Amino acid sequence: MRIDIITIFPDYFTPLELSLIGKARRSGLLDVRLHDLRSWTYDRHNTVDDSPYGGGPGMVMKPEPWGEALDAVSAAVPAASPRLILPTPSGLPFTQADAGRLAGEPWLVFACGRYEGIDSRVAADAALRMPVEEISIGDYVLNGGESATLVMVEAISRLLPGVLGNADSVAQDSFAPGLMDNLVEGPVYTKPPAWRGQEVPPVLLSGNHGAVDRWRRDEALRKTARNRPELLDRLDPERLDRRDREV
Ligand code: 6GU
Repeated sequence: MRIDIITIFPDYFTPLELSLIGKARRSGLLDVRLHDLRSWTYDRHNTVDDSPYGGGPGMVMKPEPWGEALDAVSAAVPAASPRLILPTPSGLPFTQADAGRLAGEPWLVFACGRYEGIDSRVAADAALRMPVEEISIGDYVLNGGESATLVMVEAISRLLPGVLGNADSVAQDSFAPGLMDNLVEGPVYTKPPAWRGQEVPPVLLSGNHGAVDRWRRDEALRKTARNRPELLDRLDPERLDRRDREV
């Protein structure tokens, strides 16, 4: 998969050199390319922002550098066009399902806005040539799309075949389609079996895999009820068994 990121802060993305994503890049599973938006400015101050029409606080990103940047980056592969992701707090909520869907795309471009956002004509113009999605990572406001892009790139790239050591771990994650759809994971334990007066739940030491699976599902249901009660209404009734309803 190829991912291009356009930003005024390319240094923000050095974490993508680390750990599993860094390894995936070095092995060629993931091709991440960073672009400095200011390389498409031509004035002496490399200006990317201006005051908002209609007045109000803050600054808005000018359309011209963005138009040129998106033209250049999206033309990098002849006969292909990327899916453009615009991180913004006003976008559609990003979910694990979106991460899985976007992991199936060959080429994504992330356009990181700063200030009060990018002139709205940029998204409308890009949509004439490529699919465009405005996406939010949650109900809070960040200073720009960079940290949201890091979050989405990590959530997406860990789903690419070969990026995680253990393919099973993805299926057991909170929110994973199927077993963990609309559930968060319950507690986890490792050795020693007793620590500071707390014992590991005996079922996990029993060697009874059926009982372990049942216990994990019960704990996931309990933790979801406690921390994310709104998710319980979205559980697929077809997938609930009698034991689930008793938890
Ligand atoms: Cl994607 N961008 C910004 N600036 N703030 C956010 C966000 C994105 N998602 C939640 N808050």
